[in-house]
Amino acid sequence: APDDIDPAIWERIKDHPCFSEEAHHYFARMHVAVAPACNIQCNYCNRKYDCANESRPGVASEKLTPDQALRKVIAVANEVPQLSVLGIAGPGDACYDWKKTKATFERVAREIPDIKLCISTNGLALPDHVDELAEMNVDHVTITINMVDPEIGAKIYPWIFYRHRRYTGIEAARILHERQMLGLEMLIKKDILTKINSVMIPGVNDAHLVEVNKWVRDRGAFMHNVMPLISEPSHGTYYGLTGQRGPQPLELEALHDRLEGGAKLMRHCRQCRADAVGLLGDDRRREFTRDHISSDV
Ligand code: CLF
Ligand code: SF4
Repeated sequence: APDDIDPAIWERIKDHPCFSEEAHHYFARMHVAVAPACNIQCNYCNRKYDCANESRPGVASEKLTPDQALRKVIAVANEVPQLSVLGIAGPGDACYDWKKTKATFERVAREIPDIKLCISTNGLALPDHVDELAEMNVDHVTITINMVDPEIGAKIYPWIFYRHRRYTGIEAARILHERQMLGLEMLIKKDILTKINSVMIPGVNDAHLVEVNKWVRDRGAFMHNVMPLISEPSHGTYYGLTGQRGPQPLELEALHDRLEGGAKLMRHCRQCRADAVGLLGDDRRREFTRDHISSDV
């Protein structure tokens, strides 16, 4: 294990391309887009595309049922020897669209017991499923946390849908914030490695992400991944503010430098799509569309 990493932790991350920078040269992840439904609205989301929690919007993913997802994972596992992780990252929210997420994980774990299961969520529904995640041996979870101050949250999230009701404004952001912190604390109690993704939105939460970093470090997050907002017009718009721009590469770098010394930073994220396949930075998803995968497993 590298000097700065506890050997027991290293065992759990050494073949996870996102949780270990070293691993991303040698190990591949794939996503299956089984979770289209979402329970919040982010101002930067374009629902026609993938969840920007984890994904570069562009073209909508091919949505799969859990059975189709299983066939796809088997096909990829046969072709991509580096495959070590199956992630569910939308295109909506994997914890909200829980039945499909769970069915997919259960089916895949039965057929390929050594694949690591990974999930990305906005956190609102997360506390309801932490026990089941632990039972399914999910050892890697990502929560997208863009604020710890509901006043800032109200500029990012116009509404949430929670316990059969829609909430808006600061009330919505406060509930989301409380659920994200509760989910994080519950995961840490279960000893599940938890990464935090944040979308850097200049003028909205950029300076505030220093505070977010402190909060998540204090609660035991394993890693903090600050990603740039992607705001090209072709990817949709930022609904809250017309003309909202993404950060310049140097602004992102400056923020990363400010965060150095806090929660461990991830610097090799590729902002994957909800149907990504392959090594980070070497996307092979086009080889594995539904048409290319035989149904006789
Ligand atoms: Fe997928 Fe996310 Fe798991 Fe990785 S992606 S669910 S933690 S297996 Fe990785 Fe892609 Fe960055 Fe995500 S590079 S967007 S951090
Ligand atoms: Fe869109 Fe993801 Fe936000 Fe849901 S959590 S609104 S899918 S960006």
